[in-house]
Amino acid sequence: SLTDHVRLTHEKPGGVLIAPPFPSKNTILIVDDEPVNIKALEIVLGDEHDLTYATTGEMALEMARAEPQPDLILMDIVMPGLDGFEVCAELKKDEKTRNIPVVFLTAKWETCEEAKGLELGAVDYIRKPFSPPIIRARIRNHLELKRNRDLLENLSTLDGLTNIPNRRRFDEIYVNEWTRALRTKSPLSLLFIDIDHFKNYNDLYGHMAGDDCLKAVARVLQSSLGRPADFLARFGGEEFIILLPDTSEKGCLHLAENIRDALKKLHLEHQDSSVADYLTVSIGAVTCNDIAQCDRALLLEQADKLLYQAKHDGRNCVRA
Ligand code: GH3
Ligand code: MG
Ligand code: MG
Ligand code: MG
Repeated sequence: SLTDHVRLTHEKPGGVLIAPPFPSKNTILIVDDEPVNIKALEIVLGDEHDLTYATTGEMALEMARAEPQPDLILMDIVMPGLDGFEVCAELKKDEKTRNIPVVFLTAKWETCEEAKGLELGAVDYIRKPFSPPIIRARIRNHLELKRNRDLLENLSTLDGLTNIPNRRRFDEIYVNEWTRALRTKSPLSLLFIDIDHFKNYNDLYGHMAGDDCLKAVARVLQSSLGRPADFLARFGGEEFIILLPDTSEKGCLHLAENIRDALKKLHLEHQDSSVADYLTVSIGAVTCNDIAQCDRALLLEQADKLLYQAKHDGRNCVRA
């Protein structure tokens, strides 16, 4: 089903889709400065979940940021160095870690402490001494909520056919990367890619074959990307877009030619194309070297114009 299909893929920041090892248990990061507490929790939760441990707040932050990320963090409050509140605040500040549910498990009994924990964004606050069945049930419920939230996020940001990010996701990432490029004063490139004579392809081979073809092209494009920050999305119909942060005109044209090469190698038969006997694409390529002097919408428009130019110049080519 569609939901299973989405659930089995994880999206990395760059938009790369990877299948998690299967069957996959949830991973819970337990943070406590006292090993004896960790031991106790291992007995309560170890059968049902994969557990990882951190004995300091600093270590917890590091582990929460690293791949694969934990599905939930169960954390003590009183620790030397960074305390649990501080760790939680840091996690919520960071885009990469803000969606990991945090549950406090603490001997702090004060109402104001509990309020503080919840206000910092923790999903739950459990007091010690704890009851094993209650903590098991609470953790299970929070993991279920997290799963549903991830599922919804995938459904709203991934294209259902090709399983790569959709236009909506591109719009978000584009704004983010634009802001970053402005701050870091680095160049930003875009490739606008359109399949040549795709209407003919559908007419000759059927719509189902057309769908398979779109999936194949998406895979080729995805595997052509060189850096984690490179971002591919399905822009619409048979159009794709690639966002290349910190990439010069040279790098961007190089990638465009690699894509044309890869499709030539793949050689998807297309007998009703005026260009070749295999499926080709036309590409518009733009680079903005000084973001402060560029306009976000205009850059996209420019890429679209260059794509049109590539079509006009005979297709299966790149215009910059
Ligand atoms: P050009 O070389 O000028 O780009 O010609 P084209 O035929 O590729 O362009 P046109 O815009 O005329 O047709 C695009 C076609 O893409 C028509 C549409 O049916 C097809 N298409 C768009 N989305 C999908 C899809 O999800 N699946 C399939 N099978 N076809 C699609
Ligand atoms: Mg402690
Ligand atoms: Mg088109
Ligand atoms: Mg087309």
